[in-house]
Amino acid sequence: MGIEPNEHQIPRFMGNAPLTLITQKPLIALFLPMLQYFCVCGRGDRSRLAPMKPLFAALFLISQFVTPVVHAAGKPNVIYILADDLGYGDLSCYGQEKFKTPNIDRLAKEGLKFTAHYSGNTVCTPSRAVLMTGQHSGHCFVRGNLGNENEAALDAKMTVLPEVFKAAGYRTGAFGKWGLGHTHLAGATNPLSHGFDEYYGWKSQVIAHTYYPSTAVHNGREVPLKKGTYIHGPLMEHARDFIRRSVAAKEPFFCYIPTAIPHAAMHAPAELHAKWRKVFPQFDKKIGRYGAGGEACPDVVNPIAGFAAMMEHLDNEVGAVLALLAELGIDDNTLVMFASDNGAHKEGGHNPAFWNSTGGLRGYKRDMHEGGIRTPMLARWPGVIAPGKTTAHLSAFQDLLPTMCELTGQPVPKQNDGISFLPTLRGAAKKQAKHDYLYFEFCTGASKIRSQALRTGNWKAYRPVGKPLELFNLATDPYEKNNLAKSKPDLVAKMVALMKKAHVPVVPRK
Ligand SMILES: [Ca+2]
Repeated sequence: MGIEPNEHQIPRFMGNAPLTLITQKPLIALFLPMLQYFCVCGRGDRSRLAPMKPLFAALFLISQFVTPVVHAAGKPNVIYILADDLGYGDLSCYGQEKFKTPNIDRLAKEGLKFTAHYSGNTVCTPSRAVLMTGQHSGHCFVRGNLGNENEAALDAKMTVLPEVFKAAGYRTGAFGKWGLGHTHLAGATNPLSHGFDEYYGWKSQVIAHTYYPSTAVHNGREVPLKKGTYIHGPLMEHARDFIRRSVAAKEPFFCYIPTAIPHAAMHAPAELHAKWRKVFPQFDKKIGRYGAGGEACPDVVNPIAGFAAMMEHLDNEVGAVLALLAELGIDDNTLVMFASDNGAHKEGGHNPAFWNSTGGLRGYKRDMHEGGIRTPMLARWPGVIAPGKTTAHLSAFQDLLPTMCELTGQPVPKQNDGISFLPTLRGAAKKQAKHDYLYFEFCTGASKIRSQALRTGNWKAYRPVGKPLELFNLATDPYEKNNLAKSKPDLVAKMVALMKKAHVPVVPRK
């Protein structure tokens, strides 16, 4: 494209190397007077410089080592791709065997794979609220999906994730499903009022059930879509265009891509859907149905094929993003992350049991067993994150905000509950602070508790409302089959106490 590489581009350097704040200016200031002195002196005077030769040689050598680190001080770009209802077993790098996700797998092969990362909650809205605020679900203002999604608007007084990037001088863009209120309303429910410079995507969370909406929202304005447009196409085109424009402007960027894939309905591009119907013709009599708040939401013949086709489409789009980074020469200065907002769903004809979408974990979307809340999490940043590694660092969505604060040098907002996992990304496990525990609660509406979960070390507590707490040892029982509560009363008491400590009642909005 002829676009110059981002001036903040970082060349490859060792993963644990510190990002020093040294700039080139002091070096120039040091060398310039020496150069002037050297030039001004006559030939006969150069002998006076002879005693300084070792000093010049040492400074030259230092400059050779310092220069790459100088570039490393630039601001890295960040791309965060959020899948929707993608289960722990839905990627081939996490064990999926019935289809491949080679492009997403590249993030694992060339980066870091998390095995103990948790979504913010077990459904869309409260999970995204955790991601944006850094508050866990015992503190967050919304802990379930809401009938009136505009009531999920973020608190305008909080500094939320995109605002951290804005404060650090980044361009910010969101492309997809916002999930925290309508996107075309001026004021608190609009992503643009919470730190995003640009937004393209669905008008509302309910309409995001269909991939064939009649309109999209672009920067707060509804724009009509030609009938039959699969919105994920233009959505990703806008995301890539945002990346290109940011690089052309030589500005670091934060690109948030909350795709709705593979959430119901099982809509996929026609060509891919036809391809997968030939692979699984035995499901051609099955019809997938879903609704989208009055918008057209076509039935899907063979939703099994539809799911595989959606996943292939998503994987192709991730591949296109990675290809763009290489084309623009910003591979080494771009952190790409991938996760899902909650576990596998059972809607629109999707059959997570057929696909082993949870990777064997117990439970699905809407419950607090591992299958509802544990998510794949991948992070690729060539030259900084060592390739092909796996980490069992216990982490969750609330950790993204402080991680990005540390990455961009911004103060951590006071509402934050998370712990930066930047040391883990850099391979500095010994410097990584750890959670004593992770707490989760899922509510009907914003605040009526349906179930709770708590993880500390390898111990997992699960408590549906009104029932006794169940206790599992995930080290020996990863699929939560053996409830040890009766044999561990002291541990149960500890878990109950931690749940009580972590839960703060929702404060009603005025
Ligand atoms: Ca979801």
